[in-house]
Amino acid sequence: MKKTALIFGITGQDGAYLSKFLLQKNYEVHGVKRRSSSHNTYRLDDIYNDQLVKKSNFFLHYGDITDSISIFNLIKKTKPHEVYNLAAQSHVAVSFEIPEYTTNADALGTLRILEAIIKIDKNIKFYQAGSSEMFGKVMETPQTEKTPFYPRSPYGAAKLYSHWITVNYREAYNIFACNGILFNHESPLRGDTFVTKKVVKALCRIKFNKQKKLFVGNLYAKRDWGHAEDYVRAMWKMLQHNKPDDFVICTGKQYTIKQFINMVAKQLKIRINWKGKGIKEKAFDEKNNCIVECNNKYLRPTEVDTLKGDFSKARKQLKWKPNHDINSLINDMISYELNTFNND
Ligand code: NAP
Ligand code: G4F
Repeated sequence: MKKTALIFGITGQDGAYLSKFLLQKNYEVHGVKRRSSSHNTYRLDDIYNDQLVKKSNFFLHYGDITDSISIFNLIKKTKPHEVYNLAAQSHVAVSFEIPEYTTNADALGTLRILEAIIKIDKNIKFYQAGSSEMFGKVMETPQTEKTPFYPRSPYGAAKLYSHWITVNYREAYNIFACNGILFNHESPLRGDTFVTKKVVKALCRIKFNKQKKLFVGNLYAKRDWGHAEDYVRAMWKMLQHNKPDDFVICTGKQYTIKQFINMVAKQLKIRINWKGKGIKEKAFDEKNNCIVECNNKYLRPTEVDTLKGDFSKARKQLKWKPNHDINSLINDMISYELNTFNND
């Protein structure tokens, strides 16, 4: 029997990769997009242009996770077997600027979906997009499903509520609800203000004289970066598992922002030389032009200094492992940027 999936957050990075993945598995895919005054479905253009994807299996609906009525109506109307909650105000720095909205969407949004599921059909399987940001000020390294949480931002705290309310509804109502605890994952479709995309895009532009300088914040935070394509496969695998559970999804490797910049520069054959310390640290190219500078405005009131996960449980129980490493991720991101230039 053909399965139906409903994706909240379909217009985001993961929504686009998950849609493609599920369509290739012959799912009927329904997605929830927000009303916007400007075009917000560009990440889905690929699906519309893909000859191999059956358009009759793909539907978009207006809705919002801060609006219980739209959530209830859409679950009732689309009758999904699986609901993926990827919708969120997902920028950690922005969550300090709009904490109340972030909490409404990222915490209460999950509760609204869970409540609709138990009222409409308890057989619907549910995936919650949890985050390694919940580990925050890490209590141990590497982080596993058993590591205690210590969020460091309104975003992390809201995601932590979603984590526990998902566990609670699973136990209280016996529904198939899973938390993915996903570490940073990136791709050519990553939002422009996340550090990897910002670095790749800027260094590509600097290489081809379209931009002079890149401004960043903390160069020494460490992240465990994977590829979104691998991570959406893990989301689906969780919902096909023999029991609902929570899983850490990561690569087990970590790099600083500075190392990431160096790796991107290396692939682009830009030779860079770092000078200075702290907020005054700068990178210069071979002609001694300053191409990377730090700016206080990108620092956060509280930072997550280090994240590095252990995906042993997912490897063992879901038979999941990442196919991309950091270099293939960077290569994919650079190729996309350079193609975009050529099509300009
Ligand atoms: P993203 O690119 O920022 O996408 C977020 C999606 O949520 C977009 O479709 C956005 O719509 C939608 N959205 C935001 N507020 C909404 C609202 N009030 N109602 C309905 N939809 C709303 O994020 P992503 O990187 O794909 O991540 C997907 C999910 O995984 C998020 O929940 C994120 O917090 C979580 N996560 C991400 C990572 C990561 O490294 N990428 C790691 C762990 C967890 P618009 O397009 O209209 O803005
Ligand atoms: O790319 P980021 O903004 O990602 P962050 O904060 O780790 O959050 C992402 O990953 C989480 C999973 O752990 C997700 F849940 C969340 O939704 C999001 O997708 O920043 C990464 C690091 C931070 O330490 C930040 O301080 O890079 C540092 N950084 C340094 N300069 C910068 C910049 N971050 C951004 N966005 N912009 C900078 O210029």
